[in-house]
Amino acid sequence: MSGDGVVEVPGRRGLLDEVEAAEADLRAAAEARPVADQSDLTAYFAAVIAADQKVEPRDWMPEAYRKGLIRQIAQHAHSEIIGMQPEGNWITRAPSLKRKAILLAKVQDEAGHGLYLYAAAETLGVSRDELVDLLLQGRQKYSSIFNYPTLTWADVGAIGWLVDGAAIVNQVPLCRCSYGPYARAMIRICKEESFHQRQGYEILYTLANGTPAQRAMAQDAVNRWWYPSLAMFGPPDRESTHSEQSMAWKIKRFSNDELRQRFVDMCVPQAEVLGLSLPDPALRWNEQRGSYDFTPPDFDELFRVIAGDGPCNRQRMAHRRRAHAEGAWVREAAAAYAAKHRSSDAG
Ligand code: FAQ
Repeated sequence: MSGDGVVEVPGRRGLLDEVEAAEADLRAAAEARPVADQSDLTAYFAAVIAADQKVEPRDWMPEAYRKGLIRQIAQHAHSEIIGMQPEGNWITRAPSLKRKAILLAKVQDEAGHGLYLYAAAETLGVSRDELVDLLLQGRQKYSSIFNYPTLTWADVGAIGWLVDGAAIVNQVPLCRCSYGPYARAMIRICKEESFHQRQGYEILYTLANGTPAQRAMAQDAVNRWWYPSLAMFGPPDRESTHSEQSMAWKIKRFSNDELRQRFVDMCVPQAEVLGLSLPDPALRWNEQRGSYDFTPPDFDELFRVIAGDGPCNRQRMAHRRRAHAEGAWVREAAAAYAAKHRSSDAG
């Protein structure tokens, strides 16, 4: 704990430093353009990637690069929006006014992340409406993790610590993604996710140092969220369809397994400070590798959940469809207001 009574998450500062370094490099990359002759578009694109500069919406890009980015950014945006549901479930039952205000702000932040990401995807020539339709028709995915239920208040802490923690480990390298609008969105998102992780950690810290029943509730939540959080990083490298191309284009900077390992190595000391255990008897420090050995998640379960058969898939999609239909009047009113202003500006 720091001097002002704030619970610090061990290792958090290092991740924030990486985000700041990525932000500085992003500015430098923008100033350094252009790298080469633009008469050969394919060669120019390859040179921008090789020089670690940024591809911007105005630039020519291979169709597969554009489509791959739309796939990943849209899936990411949908995850943020669907991801509001498991925690939103606890806003009315938060144990104090302060906890309620913090959770409300956190869930609103996730909506904001969805909007930054839809805006980044729109720079690739698709509209947000199209992407939302694809989600509602089940033709685009969202993260497996949001298909698990939040059974107790401690789950809100476990989501903040583990799910936001995994999100940060995955997303800090995306601040260096070769596509400028995605990289810029990720910098802002990572700064906010860092606060989210800290609020979850602080909830668990309080429960772990509370009554025996509160401590047991915290441990139970960690036991249930650990493996689904490990699965968030995707299939093992040998079964990952997109990693190789994505890494060649510097969209992804590390493989699924590399990031999963980084997450485990980050969580072990954090769990020690919490005084909670991680539910893996095989977890131990490997001196030779300089990392922890651990039991991987059940990837068959991951594929089942991705295919729609997780504990809450149907509930999440039904809720999203209902919320979308109930929000139709807001979209219509906003469009009518914009049209009215356009015609009065033209007059
Ligand atoms: N869930 O070839 P790969 C958050 C799919 S954080 C569902 O390895 P890739 C914050 C994958 O799409 C969560 N599907 O794929 C928050 C592909 O299928 P496709 C969101 C998954 O893209 C916290 C197939 O499996 N974060 O929301 C998953 O190279 C708390 C083969 O996989 C991001 O989206 C999965 N876990 O690597 C919000 C980060 N894993 O598309 C609220 C950006 C894999 O061919 C509350 N995304 N698949 O049909 C990424 O970094 C990557 O897309 C990975 C997957 C690492 C997720």
